[in-house]
Amino acid sequence: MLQNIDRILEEARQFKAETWDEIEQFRIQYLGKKGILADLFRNFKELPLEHKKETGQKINDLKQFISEKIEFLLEAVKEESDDPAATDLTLPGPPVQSGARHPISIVRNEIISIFSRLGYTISEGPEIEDDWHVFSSLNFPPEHPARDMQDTFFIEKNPDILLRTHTSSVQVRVMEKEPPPIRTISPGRVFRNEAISARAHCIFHQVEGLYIDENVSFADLKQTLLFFAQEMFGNEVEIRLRPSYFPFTEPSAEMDISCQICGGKGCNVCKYTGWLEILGCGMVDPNVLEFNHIDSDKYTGFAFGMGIERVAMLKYQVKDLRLYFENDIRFLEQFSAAW
Ligand code: 2NL
Repeated sequence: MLQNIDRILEEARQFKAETWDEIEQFRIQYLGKKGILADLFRNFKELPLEHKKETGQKINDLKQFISEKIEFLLEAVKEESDDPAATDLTLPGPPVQSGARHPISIVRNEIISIFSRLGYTISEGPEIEDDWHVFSSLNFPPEHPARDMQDTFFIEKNPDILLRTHTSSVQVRVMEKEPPPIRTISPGRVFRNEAISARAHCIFHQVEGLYIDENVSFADLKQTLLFFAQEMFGNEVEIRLRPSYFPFTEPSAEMDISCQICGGKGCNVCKYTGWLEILGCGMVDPNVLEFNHIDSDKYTGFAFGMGIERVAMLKYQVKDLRLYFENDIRFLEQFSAAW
């Protein structure tokens, strides 16, 4: 019987198959109810006790070998059937997950598009800046709190080198390079030493705008910002300007838009005021023009600055700024990739 088992094992070893049918036949021949293994087990029962241990072991090994061989053969045949010529090409393909643009990118691109239509150029500049381009040339007094370690990230050991806290520095570089008329916006990342919360982050995005020419007036500023608000939020939106203060503009103002949730009637989003703050603006301080070698008797200008996260919050009703930085797919998927 032991020789018989060896012979069966050798035969099984030799077996080759190319199709499911051949493998199935092989399985039935060996492992089927009336197959070779069943026969062996039947004969095994008749054996004298002293032969049972060795023979039983051999039959079990044989059975295991055949089971594994069948699995192996099936796997090989399956791989071959993955051949594209063997698959139905008319079946729909697996679904493709399409990406979406980040809401900050969508809003930034939209702001760029709106001001491009008004003839503004796009300018960019370094994120690591010097004191002159971020503070001094913008009329920040020497003791201004923004110059403090608490508010600004300084590069170690050199208080003259810092991470820009606004993109005005880019516009200062434009004034250095080009004579008026200047009409430019500067989108970019800015850095402030703030504790991260639902309303503040140490890295955020800004778009600033600068328009310098002869006879530029506050009325030009107002109409430009009204156009921007209507393009961004729809023609029904209203704007309101409140007096404010910035070192680099005089007069300065903050702009509100009518609440997009309640249409100005008052709700918990606008804290029952009907208005939402969106940006800061003003007429460029003559000191800033002079620091940058622009004749303030001949030229006037306006400027404005807005946080992209803030505009995107108003547009998409995002309640927590941290969502912009976490890159949770469930958040990001909710924005269309149109822009
Ligand atoms: C805000 C306010 C503002 C400016 C930015 C500016 C730039 C130059 C000259 C004068 Cl080069 N002004 N930028 C003016 C007023 C306000 O930003 O709240 N930003 C988020």
